Amino acid sequence: MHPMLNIAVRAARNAGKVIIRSFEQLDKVEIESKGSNDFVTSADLAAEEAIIETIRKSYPAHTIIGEESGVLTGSDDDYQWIIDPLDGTTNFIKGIPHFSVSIALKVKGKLDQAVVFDPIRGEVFSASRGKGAQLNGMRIRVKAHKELAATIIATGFPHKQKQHTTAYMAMFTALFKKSSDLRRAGSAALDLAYVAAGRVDGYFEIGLKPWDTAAGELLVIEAGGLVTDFVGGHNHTSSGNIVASSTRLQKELLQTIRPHLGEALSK
Ligand code: 2AM
Ligand code: CA
Repeated sequence: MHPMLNIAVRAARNAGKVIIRSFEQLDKVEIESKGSNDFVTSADLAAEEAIIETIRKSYPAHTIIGEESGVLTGSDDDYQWIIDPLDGTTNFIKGIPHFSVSIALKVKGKLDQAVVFDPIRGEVFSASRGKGAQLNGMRIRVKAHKELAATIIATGFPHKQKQHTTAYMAMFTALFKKSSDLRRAGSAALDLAYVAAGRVDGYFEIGLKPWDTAAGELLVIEAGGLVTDFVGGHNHTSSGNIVASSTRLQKELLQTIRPHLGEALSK
């Protein structure tokens, strides 16, 4: 295993321990609102601290960009860790056991290492650039469906950007008619990991942040899939609008949502 991936996995497991401890005593978890339908808990903060501490111990000069801490610029900006200590905070708060820790490393602007860790199931999804993707050490690959018929598509609702509700529902309807079914599980990082593992066949969501998708993107790519924005371009990191699937299915996915995008989502 690449030494930096090894550190990423260690950091994710450390965060996972913090999260599980809090999940077992949910009544003691402090919840604060960051904005409309956006929450942070004492577990998010403690897990992010555990990740930063683990990375800093081995790589004190690297830059770390965290959902809760913002940008912690290091002296070596070629190395950027992008971390989401608890992806699926709403599930966590409600006691729904489906959330993850997401850690990605970019080297000179390119995704290089990735871990998405599900602490409930003990599943480590990992990838190193050019070396494929793994689930608990076993190679995973996206499912190579050619068409939407018989596929399961994962998604998330734009719960923090309800101005997109009408467009989103139109996209949802179009995909629902052509596919077998859709899933809305509540952790974007795990949705992408599940595309990589072939558990779902595709995924789309509006308005995500870089820490929700960085690790999952490398997982999908290394598992042989594609990640784009809603018009097939590569602005998904800035727009936060993301579509992921196999290279064969992506075309039909994009064609199906295209008529419903409007100007605001055509990026
Ligand atoms: P969070 O739990 O870290 O907030 C739910 O749809 C998934 O989307 C979660 O992974 C959630 O991450 C993420 N998410 C973050 N910002 C979002 C946004 N603006 N709109 C929709 N989903 C968002
Ligand atoms: Ca997140």
